[in-house]
Amino acid sequence: MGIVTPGFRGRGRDSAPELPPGQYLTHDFPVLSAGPTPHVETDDWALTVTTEAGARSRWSWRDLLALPQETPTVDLHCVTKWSKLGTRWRGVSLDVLLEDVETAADFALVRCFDGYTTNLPLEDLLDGQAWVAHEYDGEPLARAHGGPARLLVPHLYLWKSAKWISGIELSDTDEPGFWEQLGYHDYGDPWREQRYAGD
Ligand SMILES: Nc1nc2c(c(=O)[nH]1)N[C@H]1C(S)=C(S)[C@@H](COP(=O)(O)O)O[C@H]1N2
Ligand SMILES: [Mo]
Repeated sequence: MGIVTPGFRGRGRDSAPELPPGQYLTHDFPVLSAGPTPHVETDDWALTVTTEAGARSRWSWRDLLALPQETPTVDLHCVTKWSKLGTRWRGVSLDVLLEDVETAADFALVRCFDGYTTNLPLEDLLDGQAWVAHEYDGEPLARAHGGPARLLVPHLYLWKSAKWISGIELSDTDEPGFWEQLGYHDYGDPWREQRYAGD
């Protein structure tokens, strides 16, 4: 199969898909992790949201599955320049998770079972832009890709889509995460090619 075949139909597109600047199409699903893959059983999995006032909300695996589920089909853009179009997921919208969380915070720091962190503005988690995803392509999410559950925030570079998500800390201040401290862009919009700090 060619990389770009004539008549290829992306999601809702009539012509060959447009990729963000500097990206190429891949049909694989590469694995990129900063360290070893943690083994998180669903019984041990929980997501904790902490507000700037210190209030905590916690969802067990069973709680997560009891919430309304969505099946987003989204394009992924990795800062290492591969893009994968039309990926199919199942999970819970952050709009649902944060619905009853009282906060006036502007920023979120996402924490993971492997110690990874990433930061983003809280508004980028809302309005149908982000999910806690636990199925990929109709199957339980593979451990290497963040199973049992990962953050999916496809409008930003994929390093923001934290695998093995364990917590979200809401804050008035923007605290850089793992890659952001190492010189990657604080926001990471692929369409503006915000790869590194200063881009
Ligand atoms: N917890 C955690 N999440 C993570 C990472 C990681 O090392 N640990 N790597 C990030 C990076 S740099 C990328 S590009 C994507 C890769 O996701 P994938 O392995 O499913 O392709 O996960 C992101 N989320
Ligand atoms: Mo990455």
